[in-house]
Amino acid sequence: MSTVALSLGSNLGDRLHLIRKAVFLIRSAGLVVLASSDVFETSPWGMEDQPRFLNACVLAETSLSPEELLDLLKGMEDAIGRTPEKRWGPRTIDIDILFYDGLSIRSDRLTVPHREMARRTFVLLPLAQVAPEWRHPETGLTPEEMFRLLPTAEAGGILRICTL
Ligand code: A4P
Ligand code: MG
Repeated sequence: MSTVALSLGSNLGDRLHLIRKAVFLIRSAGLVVLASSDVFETSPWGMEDQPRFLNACVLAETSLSPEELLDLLKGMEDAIGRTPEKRWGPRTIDIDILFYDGLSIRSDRLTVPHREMARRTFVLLPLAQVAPEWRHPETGLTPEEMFRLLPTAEAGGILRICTL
């Protein structure tokens, strides 16, 4: 069994419902959810002219390989209704693999840990709730240590909404 962290994001439609639906599908697929973060409302990152996001994160156990997990998550995005969208643009649901145990993976389809993790408050705060002890395999930093290194301007714009 491997331990993985998954990030969930939505800024179109009934965002909370879509995020909870994703967690329901993750459990239904046989992943064992060990912990879930709060849901946060966050300012859009990357492409700023778009609605605010809801973001959350779950820690789960799986026997799937990283590629099998990616295929499963892409299938769930399709099932929930995601259509191809612009890079960093609005989306009904985005499910990314933040980490897979302590592995570093760089293939055509997959970069693990997630390549932008250290620059994103909306990833680091929920991740710190579910995996405070985990360390990035390349930098040795915990989610909270990465958060503390962010410029102050990047660290704001995030509001706790509810539990997942
Ligand atoms: N891929 C590579 N590594 C991974 C990984 N660790 N997990 C590949 C999941 N997928 C990974 O992703 C494109 C391809 O990345 C996948 O087919 C897979 O092979 P995608 O999710 O289909 O496309 P995308 O999400 O539009 O692109 P991208 O660049 O992944 O966008 P991001 O990085 O997910 O950013 N602001 C706030 N506040 N909250 C957000 O949630 N999200 C985005 C999207 C932008 N701004 C945001 C938020
Ligand atoms: Mg993505």
